[in-house]
Amino acid sequence: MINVSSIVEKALLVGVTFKRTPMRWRTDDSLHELAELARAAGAEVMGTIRQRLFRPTSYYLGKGKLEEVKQLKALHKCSVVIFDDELSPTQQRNLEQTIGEKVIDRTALILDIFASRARTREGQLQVELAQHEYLMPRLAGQWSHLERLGGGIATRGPGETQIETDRRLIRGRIKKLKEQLERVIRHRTLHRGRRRKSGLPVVSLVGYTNAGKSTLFNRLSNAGVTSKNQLFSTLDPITRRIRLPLGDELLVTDTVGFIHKLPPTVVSAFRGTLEDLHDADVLLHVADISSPMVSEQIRVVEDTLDQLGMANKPKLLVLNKADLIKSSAETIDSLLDSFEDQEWLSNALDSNQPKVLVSAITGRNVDGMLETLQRMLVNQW
Ligand SMILES: Nc1nc2c(ncn2[C@@H]2O[C@H](COP(=O)(O)OP(=O)(O)OP(=O)(O)O)[C@@H](O)[C@H]2O)c(=O)[nH]1
Ligand SMILES: [Mg+2]
Repeated sequence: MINVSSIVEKALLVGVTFKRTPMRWRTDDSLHELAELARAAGAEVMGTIRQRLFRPTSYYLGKGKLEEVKQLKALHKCSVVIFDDELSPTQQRNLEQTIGEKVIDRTALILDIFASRARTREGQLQVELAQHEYLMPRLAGQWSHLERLGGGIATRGPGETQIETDRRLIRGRIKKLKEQLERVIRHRTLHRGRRRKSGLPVVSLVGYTNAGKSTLFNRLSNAGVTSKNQLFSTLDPITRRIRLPLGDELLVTDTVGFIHKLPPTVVSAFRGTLEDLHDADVLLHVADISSPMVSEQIRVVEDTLDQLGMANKPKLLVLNKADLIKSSAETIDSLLDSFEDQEWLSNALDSNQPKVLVSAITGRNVDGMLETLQRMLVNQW
């Protein structure tokens, strides 16, 4: 793997709305997030192109729009064009041939960020597995032009080192990675068994990327893990023992965030990490109340947990970044009451779900959160 994050690539973003797909996310909101992802991967966003189409073409876009992409790319001297959906291998190849520049999709971009963040052996193996699974159907020799186009986003990892590799070799590599991953996970599961024997309740922080999970984790544990205003700061899970206000101890885990259109290859490669969530007695679902997309983000997290078979886990919704909300409400309870009446929140969740409003940065109501958590744990434990 080559670390090329010091190279700033100029990127052009493309988002398409298909008339037939039911959309919760507006194309602009999704593109805004794509821009954040591009920045997290070290790119500079030079422009954005959007289109409404009835259905995708073999170029994903319409012919006229494709011309526009070429012109804007040339104008801004972009070295990469990033699409906000997963492209089929044929679409990607057709686009690269026509545009004459590197074309990547949301999945490759996310995998690239993950590749640059993974620090543990398990994290690295998971990312490499996901990259190979992604690469597999796209192998038909199309990586050779990337050699010509040089390094940068989405050429980290298998793409650049295995240009000459055929499907058989990739398949062999996937098999090997799965075996290695299995061994690492087995080893860790032993460790997990020991942890369970410690008899302490386990609480896992989950939530949309950038919601403030690591900031809250640090406030609870003084662990000093990275928290940054950037998508996917955290990749590898970390656990710490903390003490509740009434003196009880528990284990808290911080882990990778979720995102809208999280690719299935990523979810399946990260099964090991995500399965740890099954050990949790309670999930603390951290959401960024200051984001205009908060209800959609809550929904994405709920849906992802559902896919992972954790729909029925006890959950405490932690509405974070309360300090950024302008309100005349004097107490945190009255502020929360004012949210409860609002449609966005009632649409996003079932009204019986326990929720608290906090600021992980200022520490406001974090003790209140812990008291609610303690009550929930008493009911389980
Ligand atoms: N104003 C304010 N900012 C916050 C609060 N909590 C977190 N942040 C900021 O939000 C950004 C993201 O915080 P993180 O803790 O890294 O978020 P995360 O959920 O761990 O994100 P990923 O690991 O990237 O998925 C950082 O810039 C934090 O400083 C809060 O309560 N108030
Ligand atoms: Mg984090």
